[in-house]
Amino acid sequence: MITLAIAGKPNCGKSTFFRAATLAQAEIANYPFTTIDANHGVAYARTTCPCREMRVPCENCLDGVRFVPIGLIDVAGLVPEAHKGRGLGNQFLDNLRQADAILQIVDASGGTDAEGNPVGIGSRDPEKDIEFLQYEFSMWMYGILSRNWAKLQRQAQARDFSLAAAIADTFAGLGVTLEQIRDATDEAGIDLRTAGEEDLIRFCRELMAISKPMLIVGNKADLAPQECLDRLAKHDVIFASAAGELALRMAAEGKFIRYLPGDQSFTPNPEANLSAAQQAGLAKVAEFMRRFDGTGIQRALDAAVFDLLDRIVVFPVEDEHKLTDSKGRVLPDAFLMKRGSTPRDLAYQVHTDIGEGFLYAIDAKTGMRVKDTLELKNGDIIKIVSVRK
Ligand SMILES: Nc1nc2c(ncn2[C@@H]2O[C@H](COP(=O)(O)OP(=O)(O)O)[C@@H](O)[C@H]2O)c(=O)[nH]1
Ligand SMILES: [Mg+2]
Repeated sequence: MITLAIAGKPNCGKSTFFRAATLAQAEIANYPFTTIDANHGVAYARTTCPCREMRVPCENCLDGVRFVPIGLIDVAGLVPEAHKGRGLGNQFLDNLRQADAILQIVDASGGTDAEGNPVGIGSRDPEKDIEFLQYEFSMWMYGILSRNWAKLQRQAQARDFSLAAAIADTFAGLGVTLEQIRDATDEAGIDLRTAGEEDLIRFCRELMAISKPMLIVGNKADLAPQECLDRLAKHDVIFASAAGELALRMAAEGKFIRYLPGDQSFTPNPEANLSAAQQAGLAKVAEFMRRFDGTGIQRALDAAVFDLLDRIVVFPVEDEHKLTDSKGRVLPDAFLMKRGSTPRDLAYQVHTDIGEGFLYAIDAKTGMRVKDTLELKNGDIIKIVSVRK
């Protein structure tokens, strides 16, 4: 499963984001484990279910909106000098290992200092928070590299092993590949054999960006003065209100409103009895959604999955006419695949055996047999024909 980590300094709203994103209405949360442990949960990427276009009855979506499970990790707050072991330090950074991408939360309201202590709204420049996490993370990588540097060089000489391969081994736990090491070397414009401290720091910075793509979320945008919004808008930032999203999801769960995560507005339930305070709270969220086209939480999750990680959604079926599995369930699965994946890749993702026995695939939308080198498209419905079942 694709996993995203929520990272940032204390008090920027990570846990609120996590709670909001993992609180799913029963109809959405068809995934058996919504909470893995306190900090690991299941969130969803939102996509269009092909059932409407294909005119089949479907029980796995809500009004044609399909939610595909992804993993979410609420990482402990990061403080300055974490790479030297301050705060939760290494534990924090180790946590990021498991993530395919990082949602970097910043306090867009400028209401917390570098350590996360509350200060007056607008008194902290939120742009500084962006740089801070990237610095700590890349310096942590540099720390690992510099501690191992002498050993790596010996290894490279003794075993006729390239230095790049030795570095890839060192960072294998982070999911770093040899190709990424080469790309980072090129980007940093350095020669590993003669690299000095500054070169290696630059190299780590590139390696971090390549191996752990990051998306910046400007949270608490509901409190943010215009100046803070303007500063952040210079970067690629998704503005959000995690507190607003949490309020909506709780209200939807209680049937006070009708709202699907990612909708740009919500509809109050005329039969619900809301107190004046609840009404005022929801009115504030509604105003925020008009300004920012929604609360931003689902947009951030979707941007990380579909843009940053470049995934598409593919629907495997066993019956290409009814679009069902062997038990008659319509469009039972939705897989997040890397763009460029082929039917054979899909077969392997369904099951290794099916992949090994792969014969050919049928595109259920056209009814045609497709080449195993075909590049799958977002929303494809595919039947795999395999010698194994
Ligand atoms: N106004 C506003 N407050 C928020 C928002 N998100 C979080 N908060 C508040 O910010 C404080 C810190 O949030 P929390 O999620 O615990 O931050 P964490 O330390 O990063 O996990 C809490 O009082 C939250 O209610 C938001 O989008 N808007
Ligand atoms: Mg927290």
